[in-house]
Amino acid sequence: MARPARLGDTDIAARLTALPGWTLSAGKLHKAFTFKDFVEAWSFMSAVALVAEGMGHHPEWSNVWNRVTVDLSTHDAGGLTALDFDLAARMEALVGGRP
Ligand code: H2B
Repeated sequence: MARPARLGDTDIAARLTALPGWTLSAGKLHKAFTFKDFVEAWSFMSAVALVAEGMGHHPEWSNVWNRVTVDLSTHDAGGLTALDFDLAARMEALVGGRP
């Protein structure tokens, strides 16, 4: 499958403004989500897993009890692409805009 092009710094900064709570960290899109408990955190990860598999684009992430820490980048492109912003937006949609 063709991969989207790597985004430039200006494009990245503009797209970041649409993603509350997301930052750039080591060149990746980063956010730590906090949930009520482990079951809610895991439910989020299960929902995202299906989205990610459907996109053919997968997060780097870790879970500790109620916290899910996410880092997104496009390995094939060696940086950030529209896919990372799409996946971040779909994670936001799943949490309903919660911080
Ligand atoms: N996920 C991420 N985050 N970056 C990629 O470059 C990537 C991926 N490539 N998931 C996909 C899988 C690719 O290796 C397969 C063949 O679609």
